[in-house]
Amino acid sequence: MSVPKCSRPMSVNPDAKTKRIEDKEWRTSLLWVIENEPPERVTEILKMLRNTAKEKGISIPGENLVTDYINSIPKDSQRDYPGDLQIEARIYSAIRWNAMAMVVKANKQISGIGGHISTYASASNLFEVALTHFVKGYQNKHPDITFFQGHAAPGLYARSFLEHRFSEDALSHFRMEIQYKDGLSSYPHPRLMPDYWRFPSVSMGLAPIQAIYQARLFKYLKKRGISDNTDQRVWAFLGDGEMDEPESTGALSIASRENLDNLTFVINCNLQRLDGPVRGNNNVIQEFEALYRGAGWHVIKVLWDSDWDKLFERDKEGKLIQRIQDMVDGKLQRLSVADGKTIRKELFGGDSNLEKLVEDWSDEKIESLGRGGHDSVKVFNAFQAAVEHDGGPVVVLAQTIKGYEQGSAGEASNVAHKTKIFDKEQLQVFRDELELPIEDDELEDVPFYRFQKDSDEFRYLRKTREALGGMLPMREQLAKEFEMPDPKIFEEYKEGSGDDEVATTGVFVKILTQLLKDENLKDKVVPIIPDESRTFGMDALFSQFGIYAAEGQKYEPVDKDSLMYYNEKKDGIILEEGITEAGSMSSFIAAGTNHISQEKYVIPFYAFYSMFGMQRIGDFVWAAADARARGFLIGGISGRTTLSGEGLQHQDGQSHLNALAVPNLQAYDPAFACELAVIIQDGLKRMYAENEDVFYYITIMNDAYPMPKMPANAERDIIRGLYRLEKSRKRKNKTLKIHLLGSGAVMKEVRKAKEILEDECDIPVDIWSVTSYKALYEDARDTERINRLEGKSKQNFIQKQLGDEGDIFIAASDYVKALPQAIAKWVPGEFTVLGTDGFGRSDSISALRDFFEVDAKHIALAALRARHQKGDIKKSVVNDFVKNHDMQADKQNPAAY
Ligand SMILES: Cc1ncc(C[n+]2csc(CCOP(=O)(O)OP(=O)(O)O)c2C)c(N)n1
Ligand SMILES: [Mg+2]
Repeated sequence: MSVPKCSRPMSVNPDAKTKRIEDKEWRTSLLWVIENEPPERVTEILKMLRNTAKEKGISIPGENLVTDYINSIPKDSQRDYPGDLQIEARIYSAIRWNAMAMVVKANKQISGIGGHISTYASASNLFEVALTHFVKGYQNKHPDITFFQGHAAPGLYARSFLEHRFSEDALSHFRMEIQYKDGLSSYPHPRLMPDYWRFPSVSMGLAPIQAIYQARLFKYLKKRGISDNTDQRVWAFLGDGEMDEPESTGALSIASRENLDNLTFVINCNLQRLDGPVRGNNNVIQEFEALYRGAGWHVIKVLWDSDWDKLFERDKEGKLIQRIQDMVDGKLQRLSVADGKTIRKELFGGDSNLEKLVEDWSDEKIESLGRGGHDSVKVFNAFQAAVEHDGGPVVVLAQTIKGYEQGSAGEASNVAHKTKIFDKEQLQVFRDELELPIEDDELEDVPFYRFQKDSDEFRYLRKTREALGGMLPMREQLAKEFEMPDPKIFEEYKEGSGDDEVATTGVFVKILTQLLKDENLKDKVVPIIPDESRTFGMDALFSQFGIYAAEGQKYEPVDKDSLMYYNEKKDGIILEEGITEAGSMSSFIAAGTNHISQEKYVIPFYAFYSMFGMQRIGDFVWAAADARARGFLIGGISGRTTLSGEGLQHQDGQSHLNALAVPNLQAYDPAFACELAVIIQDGLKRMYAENEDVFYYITIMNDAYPMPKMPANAERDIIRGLYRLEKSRKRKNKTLKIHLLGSGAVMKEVRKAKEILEDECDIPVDIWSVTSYKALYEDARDTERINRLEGKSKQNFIQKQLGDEGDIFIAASDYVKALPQAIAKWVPGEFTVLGTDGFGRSDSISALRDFFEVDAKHIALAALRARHQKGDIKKSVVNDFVKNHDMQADKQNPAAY
């Protein structure tokens, strides 16, 4: 290989002039390529140069990950601002004042009611430039999606107030949702303000990952031919402290791998979180730059306002850049509110070049040097570059000041997050900073300030939003049309399976396949799986429907010749998310709310290992409930004893207990094919045909057994949670009758227990299938409430079903005892509950059921013991049973730890 000769001997160190000439030549060449050739060519050349340097043993520190601590967009590349900066400044000031006033007023009325002022003060320009010039509303064919920093909500309410969407009363009722009809939610909660908020965003870390999967869903729906949403963008306004959450950054590489150029993160880098600096001893923005760039994102930094441009222009030696770069965030935070003299000393002092830069500047001028995130021109240019960027996601890192312009009321102070009260002097300072015409003697009341409807400001607000498709925040339902799938799909399961042994997992997969082929649903159903398809037998869907892959399949799969080969396709239907329950749940929320983003309903079926559902991503489930997401969560291989071998970490005996606390989650633990079919059909009807904002959690099992025929007309009771599955065979000894309540995985044991009791002990048994303890509990709870408040004596559903049936009821489920115990007080008789409290173990299913005391013999024993305690059978009958079945009274307590 021939190496070109250097024109200059290697040992010679070029002087500054030579360096400048060299730099210019390289820059000119690069700019020529950028202007004349496609972006890929630029990347190619840069890579080639980097590789050449590497070949020659030259290491590049930070390898392209971190750039200088200056704005990414140089002044000479800036575009003119498209708006009226003066009007906007007046509008922004009024919004910031009102956002402060609503929190202060609320806390005056109810001490300790809370709220945040300083966060919005830092985010104001970011939100406002976006809402004035970028984010599309509902009248646009494809509305954008925006996740706002949740605790900056007062700023959005204040904007809506200026738009005359909220009254002064409403603004005065911030955080008083119960006392006042027009009370405003503390944070974005679509459940509480359904026409306003679209996504809850205040649980730190959920919004960033949701935004990524939302943007990905848009791409997926487009590739599947379901929607045409090319210009629909996802904006996520996030906090720098929020990036601490693993969920915030855990999915960054998905966004670049999937080329999500419809996604913009805007991180409000006020360098602070709740307690203090985010990275006091380091530099958080540089850290983010490396993190995001390393994950393949395009990074745009907006650090310094326009006043700095002159300084950087004069800073030919790069000394200022170096000086700032050497400062840690704790110092930058302090200097952001320091006086001009201090800044002159600490930022420019000790170096004649730096001192010279500001020698003709007054201290006041130095003090007014601002942060880029508060300069609308800089912010606009960053957003414009972000939306124009092709081929991948963009993050805008905007440096801001927490409590901006609040002076002693928390500006850049470590307690800024908690500021809720301004005294009169602080109000005066803030008013003066904002230049608002509010008289001193009015300040005591912290009055709201609003422009009249015939003002320039109001017209400007209206006009800018009209141009972008209507006011925001706003939540509307766009999807309207829905036809139920062919009812025949569900009918066949009501007939039972004869002698064929079938697992509910298999039934689920079959129903899903049928729905994916159904005329009405085939372009709506979205299967989501986090690397568990084979466990659930869902791999059969791979070859049939394809796995979605943005770039198709670039390789021949190793199993190409098999029937169920790994079939990745650009228009694949299955979202095989890999091992990320958080990502999968984010896909679920995006799909489950598609009816508010597009004109199409999308029906997610998210199937996961039940242990890694409710408890692993419980906060996402809560967010889905708040977001009014619809769809089916399918907990696979559910139950503590249904999964042999896997042991403590896999065996789930609590997910239904966790589900109990989610108000609109319909939780079912079906045992049979007919139940599963009825529940899914009803779910589709309620969520999509009837537009109810509920969602479903259904557990399924891999245990195969013959599926019984559904008792006549049992549909309604299956849905309500309880129906009689089998009547007793024995007719004599009627008074000894026992009622067994079984569900899910241990129903098989319950049926065996019936045989034992009837055949061995001559005790008649009725079996009831409890498909949902949650549904039973909620009905009874609500009936009791009505009876209490209205003085009525209505019967609840449990009482209606079991009221006249008998005196002994034994419940057995594969879940903790607290689940059936939730309905104990309404069961009309002696109620014994068997369940699986305690840590799981790795062993066989039969060993587990014996250990947890939920197998047939323990269920039968519970029945006999209860009957004996009523005085209806002799003790010897029970003792004989224990002996015959080799049961030990001193066995280990499974709940002990
Ligand atoms: C999961 C979670 N943990 C804790 C909180 C409480 N919390 C609310 S705001 C906040 C600090 C946020 O800092 P940052 O993201 O930097 O936002 P800033 O207010 O500085 O803009 C914390 C810890 C929360 N809302 N969610
Ligand atoms: Mg912060």
